[in-house]
Amino acid sequence: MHMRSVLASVSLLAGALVALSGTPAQAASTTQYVSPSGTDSAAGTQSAPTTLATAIGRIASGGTIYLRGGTYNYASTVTIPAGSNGTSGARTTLTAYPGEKPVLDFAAQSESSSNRGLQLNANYWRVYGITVQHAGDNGIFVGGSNNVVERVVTAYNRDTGLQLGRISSSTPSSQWPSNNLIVSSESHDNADSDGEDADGFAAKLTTGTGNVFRYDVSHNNIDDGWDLYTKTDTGAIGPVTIEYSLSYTNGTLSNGTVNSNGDRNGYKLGGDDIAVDHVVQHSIAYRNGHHGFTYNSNPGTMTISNNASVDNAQRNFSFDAGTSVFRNNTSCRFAVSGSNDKTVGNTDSSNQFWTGSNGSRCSSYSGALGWSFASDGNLAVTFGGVRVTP
Ligand SMILES: [Ca+2]
Ligand SMILES: [Ca+2]
Ligand SMILES: [Ca+2]
Repeated sequence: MHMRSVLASVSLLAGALVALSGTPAQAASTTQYVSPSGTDSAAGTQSAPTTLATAIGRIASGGTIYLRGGTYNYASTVTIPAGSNGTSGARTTLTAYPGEKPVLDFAAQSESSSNRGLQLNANYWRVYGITVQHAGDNGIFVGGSNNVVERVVTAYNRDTGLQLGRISSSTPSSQWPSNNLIVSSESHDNADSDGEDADGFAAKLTTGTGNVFRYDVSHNNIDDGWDLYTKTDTGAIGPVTIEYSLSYTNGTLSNGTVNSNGDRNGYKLGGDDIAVDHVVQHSIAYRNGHHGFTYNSNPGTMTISNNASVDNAQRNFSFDAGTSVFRNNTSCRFAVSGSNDKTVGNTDSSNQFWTGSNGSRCSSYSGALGWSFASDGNLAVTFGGVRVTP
């Protein structure tokens, strides 16, 4: 090869590299690092971390954004936009840097329905290991589908901690969020100033099919632990699965605050007399301020199996109508008198409901409540130090 053509090739190659790294026509990046001191103009490498908003704009489908530990103070919503999708084989990941604790703090927001914290409108993302707190509305709002939200904490937000719902009022029901998995996550001390709306977790109002909550813990929220409310205005939501989860002391914040406007249920499973066949299994309701598990006017055929409900203020199980199927549920009272369970539907002798006395299985639920996430993400719940698996 002549020198002239070699130089020409080098020149072409250099031109291509400039095109790849130049701005603003920057190629999508497979890895981005973000830190609280990162800047928009930084490359997003480990030694030159960028901002979260910039990383979201740069990340390639299937790529990974690492959030370094520390507190990120935001005054406005961080949005992962619709269309910025991963794929079923390779989700795009937003994750805590291994071993570190990133906290997204939105305390600078005022309380307003337009002031959510992290809004996930894309599909096929995995969000892992972050805390979202003090948002002016929901901490995390999931409007997209096929996402996995794992090992997150949503706390002290001024509406529901983690909520699923349509992206906008013009989103058709065929595009309501579906097939999302919320797993090994905690939501606590969320409270709106009216005390009416802030649940721990909610798939309510405008959600599609296939959404699952697994190994999650909701506690000390001002309204309900879980809320699957549905209303006539917008039509039925899709069936939700809640399993291997724990809901306790909802209706009372950790600082002792109670708001009489709060519904204060552990698991609120309906609304507006609309039938939706949810599945709630292997889950525990403990010392919530109203009912443990309540149909809340859902007349459908829910599967309610292998749950335990202990010392909730009203009924442990409250199902006044419908054709739900109840199997292997346990209801116990030790310190809170409450009312007899009401379980209209398909019941059999595998259940030990409370109608004035404890069944044989209640001895497993008499001690103090404890819980932790195991290394594999499973939720381990203990009473008196002994693990229970309802
Ligand atoms: Ca609100
Ligand atoms: Ca409410
Ligand atoms: Ca609620």
